[in-house]
Amino acid sequence: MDTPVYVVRPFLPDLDQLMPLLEGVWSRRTVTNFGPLEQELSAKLNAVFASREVLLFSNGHLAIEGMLNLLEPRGEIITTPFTFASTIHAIINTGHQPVLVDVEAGGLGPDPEQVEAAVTPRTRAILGVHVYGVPCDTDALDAIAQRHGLAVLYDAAHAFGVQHNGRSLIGYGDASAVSFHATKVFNTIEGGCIAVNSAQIDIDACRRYRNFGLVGTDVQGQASNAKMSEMHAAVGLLNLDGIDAAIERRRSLAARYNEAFKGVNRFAPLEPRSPNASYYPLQMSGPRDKTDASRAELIAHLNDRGIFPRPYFSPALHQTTRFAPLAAGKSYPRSEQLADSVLCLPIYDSMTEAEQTRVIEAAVGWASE
Ligand code: T4K
Repeated sequence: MDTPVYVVRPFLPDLDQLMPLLEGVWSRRTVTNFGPLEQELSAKLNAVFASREVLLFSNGHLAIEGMLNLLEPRGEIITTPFTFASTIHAIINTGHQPVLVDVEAGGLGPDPEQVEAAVTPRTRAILGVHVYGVPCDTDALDAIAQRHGLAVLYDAAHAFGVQHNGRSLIGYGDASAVSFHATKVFNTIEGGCIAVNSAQIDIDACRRYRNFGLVGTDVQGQASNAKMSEMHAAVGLLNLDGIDAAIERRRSLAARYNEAFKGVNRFAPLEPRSPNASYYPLQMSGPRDKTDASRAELIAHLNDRGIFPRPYFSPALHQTTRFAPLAAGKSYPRSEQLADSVLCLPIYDSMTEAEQTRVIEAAVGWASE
């Protein structure tokens, strides 16, 4: 059996480079709770995102919760069902109510028209998701938020390295939450951050959420424990040095896939394409009710050859047990169509040409059967 090719492999620094940083951590004996490496990484990322402040978190999920926790009183948060479970869990965990709208035609973010129609006196924020790093319609969402006095927040879990109108996509919205999980373009193994962008955001409240609500010996507000350790920050600092080359490598792999799939008619690269090549989603062709079955065939064909793509995000979240009640009889046809037809092929900076050739030959071979 060939060695497995997974949908992603973590981008990791050389152990030789990591050891000196860990020796420093060991000798200082400050291993967590805002040590010097944590502070250095947050300052560097703040410069990369051109945000007002970056607060590092132990994972991207708690960073989303940290943003939503700022919104008082609790109310409705408008988002989409074509996302990872984290987005909607975070809304519910912080005491808000998710209100689902479909994704926009030809895009992956919330449909602005449906967002505006969903606004009620209880709406607090729009939580857009830049799925695969594809920007939401930031101008339209800002305009709606201004008209109705709402916050615009982004689940920017996939957005590291994306430039939008000449600046980091993570700098958009009142705040954005980013994931630095091992499966992401930039990772700290587990980790994440809130990039605070607007002056409206209470940075101290974000800090308190991350650290038990502590203010000296007092405890204030709903809170969690979401601090990033020094070891995670060390990995992040080293990965940050190599990130531009890693994204370039991903983009060249994506370009090779694009070339290889020209003329294939059973699937095509999804439009719009992932700008940071954080994922390589294909979309199955053919009648709407057949894509799920043809995708299952393609997955089985690839699995038999030791290749493990993933249908991120299928099912759409309103089709899951936990979140089905949110749909209350409504359907989200664009999200459902995406959920029934997308398949993310393996892509990661350390992918070899031989590994990619295996994926291409297997996928094209299946399509020409
Ligand atoms: N919002 C959105 C839109 C998100 O996509 C996510 C996370 C979040 C919020 C929350 O951010 P975090 O709290 O996670 O920071 C993975 C990731 O665990 C998750 O971070 C990610 N989105 C989601 C889309 O994908 P799984 O359950 O698919 O992961 P898993 O363990 O099956 O890994 C996928 C493949 O990656 C494996 O087949 C092999 C490879 N892999 C994975 C790990 C963990 C490795 O080679 N090494 C590894 O250490 O969720």
